[in-house]
Amino acid sequence: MFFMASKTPNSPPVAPKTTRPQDDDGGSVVLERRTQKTKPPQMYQVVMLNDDYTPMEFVVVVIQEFFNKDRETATQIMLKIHLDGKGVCGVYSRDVAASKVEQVQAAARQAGHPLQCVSEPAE
Ligand code: TYC
Repeated sequence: MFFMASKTPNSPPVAPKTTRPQDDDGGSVVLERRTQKTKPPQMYQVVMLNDDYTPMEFVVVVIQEFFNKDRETATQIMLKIHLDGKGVCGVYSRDVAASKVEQVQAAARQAGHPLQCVSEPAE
């Protein structure tokens, strides 16, 4: 069976809008403070590892190329890795960090060097 609505449903009574000056909010908007529900995504650091065979110059060029560092910064990072055994080359989202690791390992393999790097959750 089909019924056509003959009139719009009754809406609830609305209080008459006051015009008293003391009730005027002046058009201001009050924003409620809420605790943030979404956490920022986990970031990943790409850590390069030292070895005894990869030439320093190769490591510097890799850091410049894949981690967008200038030569000065790349050299400092390389020396830190050389002295401490490892060092952070950059911090990225998970997928970008994984792709950096792949790119570095592919370049190292192609050049015949044992250079290794890994990605791990940052702090
Ligand atoms: N230890 C290497 C050398 O003396 C240099 C090197 C630095 C290798 C950093 C790897 O991640 C590395 N030739």
